[in-house]
Amino acid sequence: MDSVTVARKQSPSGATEAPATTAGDAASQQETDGFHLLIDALKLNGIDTIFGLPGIPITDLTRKAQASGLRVISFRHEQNAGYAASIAGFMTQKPGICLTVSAPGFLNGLTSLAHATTNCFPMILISGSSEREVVDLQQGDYEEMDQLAIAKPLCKAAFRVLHAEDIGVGVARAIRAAVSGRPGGVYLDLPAKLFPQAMDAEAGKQSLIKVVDPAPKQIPAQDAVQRALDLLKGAKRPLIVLGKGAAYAQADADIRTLVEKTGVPYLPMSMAKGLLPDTHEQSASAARSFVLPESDVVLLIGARLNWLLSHGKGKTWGGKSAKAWGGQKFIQVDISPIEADSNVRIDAPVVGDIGSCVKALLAGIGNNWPKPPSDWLSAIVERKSKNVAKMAETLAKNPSPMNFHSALNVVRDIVKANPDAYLVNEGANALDFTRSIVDMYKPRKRLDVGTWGIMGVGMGYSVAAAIVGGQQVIAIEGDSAFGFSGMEVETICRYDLPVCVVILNNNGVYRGDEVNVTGGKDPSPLVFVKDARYEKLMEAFGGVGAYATTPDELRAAMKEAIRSRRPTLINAVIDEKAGTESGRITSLNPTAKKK
Ligand SMILES: Cc1ncc(C[n+]2csc(CCOP(=O)(O)OP(=O)(O)O)c2C)c(N)n1
Ligand SMILES: [Mg+2]
Repeated sequence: MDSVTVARKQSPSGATEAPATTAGDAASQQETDGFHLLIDALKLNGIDTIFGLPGIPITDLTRKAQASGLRVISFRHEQNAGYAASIAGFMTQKPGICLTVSAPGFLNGLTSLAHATTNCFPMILISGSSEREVVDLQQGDYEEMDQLAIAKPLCKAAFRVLHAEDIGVGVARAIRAAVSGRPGGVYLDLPAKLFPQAMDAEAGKQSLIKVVDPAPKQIPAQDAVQRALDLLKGAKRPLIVLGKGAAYAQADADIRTLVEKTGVPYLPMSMAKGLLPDTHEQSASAARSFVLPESDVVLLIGARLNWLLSHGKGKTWGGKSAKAWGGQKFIQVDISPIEADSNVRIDAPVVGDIGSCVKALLAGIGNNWPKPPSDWLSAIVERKSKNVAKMAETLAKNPSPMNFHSALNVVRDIVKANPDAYLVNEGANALDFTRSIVDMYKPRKRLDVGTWGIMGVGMGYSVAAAIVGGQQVIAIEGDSAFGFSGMEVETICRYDLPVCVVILNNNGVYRGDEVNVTGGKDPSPLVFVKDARYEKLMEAFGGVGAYATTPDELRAAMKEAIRSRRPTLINAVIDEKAGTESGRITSLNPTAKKK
């Protein structure tokens, strides 16, 4: 507090003059203001990093925040700062902070706020806003917009602070809303006039709140736990599904113990990969399409039955038609009491924070839990070994030009050798093949497109992972996906971050070989400039660019990037005919019947 307290002198007119320098000046008074109160409130609550983009009315805030010891990471577009904040929230269980200017900056940040909410990542979007009186009368203020109203449906909670003495409460409410219960995005609206508002420094200090127990444990009811265990015990073909909620919970050791003590095969959802090493003998990933329809009791831990799990029904689950129930019984461990029954009946909901729920399940399991029937386990092993052998054969091929498999075989080795590295991943084929080919070994290392399958998270995530996680980042990007945030390679260079971007460049969205059916001069909507030299973008800002047309070249470039820890972009040239439309979710893509 003291470091940011300013001694100001009131002039007879009431205007504030420059800070007083004379000690003992009778008229001088210790004052603080909105800028400093906000910074103090964030620091008091353990926030050490702000991702943002300066401009009216928050320019001075970014300066003062940096001067106060906060890390201020300045981006080229607010959406990328927002994605950085959202993933920082996932990684740390503390709300990631994104700071923007009013109207357009706010709107640019809003997509990431909605993304955070959808993915249950704690994040606070703080935006400056224009004068309330002018906005509310729609008199055409600079960057006029009723931001609070617009943000509300896209986040868990939205607050506006009008008076400096309320900043402490506003920040406390925002933090609680972001991290408690099911985490999500929170909007904090700070009108321009708030920042220079002065108040007595001591009173200001008293107004701040250090949030006690921001994400209180939620202990599951004992009868709910027993109901779940009874169901699991009677299973003939049990399965555990680990979602990114399980990864978020940081209950890694207990989750592993639960899986191992029950002996139940498990499937990690994309961002739960590495919660147990993907090479774990109980992983059923390589037999996913077998275990989902065949299972009879499924224990969902921090995984929702949304589209990513085919809504818990239909052919994926052994149902006879697209909407038919496959007959499984579900146990669902989730923080939200309204998640159960969202898509199919949940026979045993266990509501509480994942850590507490898993502990309670473990206590009930004890040390003599019967292993699942051996015919179930051996059937899975059989499928797995068949699929793994088939994959190994595909990966061993060395086609020219490279395809996704031969390039990702290299990435797979590099990640294995560097298990602490973060793996950021987006694209369609570039995403799906990476997810299935590249094994993860540690929790919360795989950071990807999440619930929406959103493109554009790549460079924002990479910046956050490098800064918050302090480790090497490997970003595997489709060439289209990369384009959404590509300008942030300047940010990566500016902060000199150990980020190695690998673009799996197939000249387009899904593939690069589409043609304009009219024969006209415009290219197909799905293709880009052929043989684009993306690596030069990194070179433009002082980073390392590499062009790789073979697995050997890719391997050498990635090794060097990791050795040097320098910002690196590797343009990996992939056969433009290698991909499929929409990757593995082709079935969700409506196409015209009429040709
Ligand atoms: C914000 C957003 N816009 C558009 C899409 C639709 N979309 C899905 S994947 C994709 C790009 C796929 O191309 P690329 O990244 O090059 O991956 P590839 O399949 O070619 O490897 C697009 C545009 C999306 N998911 N998110
Ligand atoms: Mg592509």
